[in-house]
Amino acid sequence: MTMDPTQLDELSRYLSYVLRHEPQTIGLQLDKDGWADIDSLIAGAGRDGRAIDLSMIRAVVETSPKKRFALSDDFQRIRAVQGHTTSTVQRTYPEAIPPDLLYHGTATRFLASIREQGLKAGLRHHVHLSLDLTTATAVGKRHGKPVVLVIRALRMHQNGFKFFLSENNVWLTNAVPPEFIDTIDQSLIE
Ligand code: HQG
Repeated sequence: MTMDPTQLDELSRYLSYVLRHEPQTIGLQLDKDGWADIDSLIAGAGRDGRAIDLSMIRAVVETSPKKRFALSDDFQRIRAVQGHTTSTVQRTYPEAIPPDLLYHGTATRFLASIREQGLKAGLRHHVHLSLDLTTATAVGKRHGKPVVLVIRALRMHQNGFKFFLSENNVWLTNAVPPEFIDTIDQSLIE
């Protein structure tokens, strides 16, 4: 079956939901590295009223602009690369030295709290940081009126904070204290 962009996007969102957040809603088991058995995923989705098959899953994995999902070499298993909230999953990522600056897109209504507490991972397992302003702006828009924060990532690293790089090139860290956060000139992103 050929899927149009809307169908691909819709299935991608569903896969994010079950592989990052709520696998139990379809009786799916994830291991601590996030892997799920694809036959079980297909069966669980079927019970949930969604007829999907391996070719549809592969189409989503291959076309995902952010490369959100990975398949095992034998195509038996799938996982979300990052962004989990489910406590079953405790993925580890390789540590890496970050570039001088990274960006974090958020909504203006969170600014006061972030200035006070710094960035926290919240429900997810890490704070997610972007390499470029465009991506960070898009992330911020998901939450409301966007604002982009500049993170002095290399300086943080030099001060002993660990950074991790996921397979799809999202930078991750546990928390960002306020002293490493600058607000960007909004005219640059509007
Ligand atoms: C905010 C998407 C108040 C934080 C994106 C964010 C990303 C605080 C929200 C990935 C705070 C959490 C993750 C504090 C942080 N006070 N608010 N102290 N610290 N926040 O969705 O980074 O498309 O969990 O700024 O591309 O928006 O799904 O994180 O606004 O990479 O693949 O709390 O999700 O990837 O929101 O998004 P989220 P995020 P996908």
